[in-house]
Amino acid sequence: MSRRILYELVSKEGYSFSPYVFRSKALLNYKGLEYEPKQLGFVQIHEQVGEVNPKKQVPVLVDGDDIVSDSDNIYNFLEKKYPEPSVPKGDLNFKDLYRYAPPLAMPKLLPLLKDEDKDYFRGKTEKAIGKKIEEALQPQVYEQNLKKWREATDKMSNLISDQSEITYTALQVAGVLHWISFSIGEEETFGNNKKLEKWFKDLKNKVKVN
Ligand SMILES: N[C@@H](CCC(=O)N[C@@H](CS)C(=O)NCC(=O)O)C(=O)O
Repeated sequence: MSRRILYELVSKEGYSFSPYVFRSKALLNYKGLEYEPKQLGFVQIHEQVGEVNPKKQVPVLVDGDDIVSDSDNIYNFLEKKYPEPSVPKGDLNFKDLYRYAPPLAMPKLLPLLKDEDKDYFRGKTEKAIGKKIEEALQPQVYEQNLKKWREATDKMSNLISDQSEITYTALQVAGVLHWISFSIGEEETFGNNKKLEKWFKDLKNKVKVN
């Protein structure tokens, strides 16, 4: 078998938390395709990923002679090269979840990262959210962000209804829940939304991503 490698982003404890990498790992596992994870922090991504992706971002999949970057491209590539079991696109609208996630998740992620990644990530976060990290963590600011997140997750749990099919948009939703759960903890991520929590855990079991 030719070599299959997935470049991924990890925390200081080696946990793969990226919402985009989640999609690719879930697809590979679901399709029964083995791979070697190449686990990198942000600084290591900048040093090592340029040779396979000029954008210096993960995920990147190396599959024999094929090199594919960007989670959506990896989805299209895997569906074409390994069509069974197929993962249809689906039609969940996940935009609000991705919109309200960064101000909530990014400030809380900082202490969980490798020490060498922290300066870079602080700059990236403060640019993305337009505030100092300390300001975003002030209780009233944080609560306001959590409130918006709750509204988005409540809407989402109505959309998923009893959907148990593995679709690509379902993986996109689960990816952001995976990222938020790592950053702020599962209890805070789901609040009283037991339906969404159960949906997420069932999906993670099916695609074997912890
Ligand atoms: N559109 C890309 C986004 C990938 C992306 O943003 N990856 C982040 C990790 S979550 C990254 O590699 N960041 C490197 C950096 O910030 O320098 C995809 O869908 O794969």
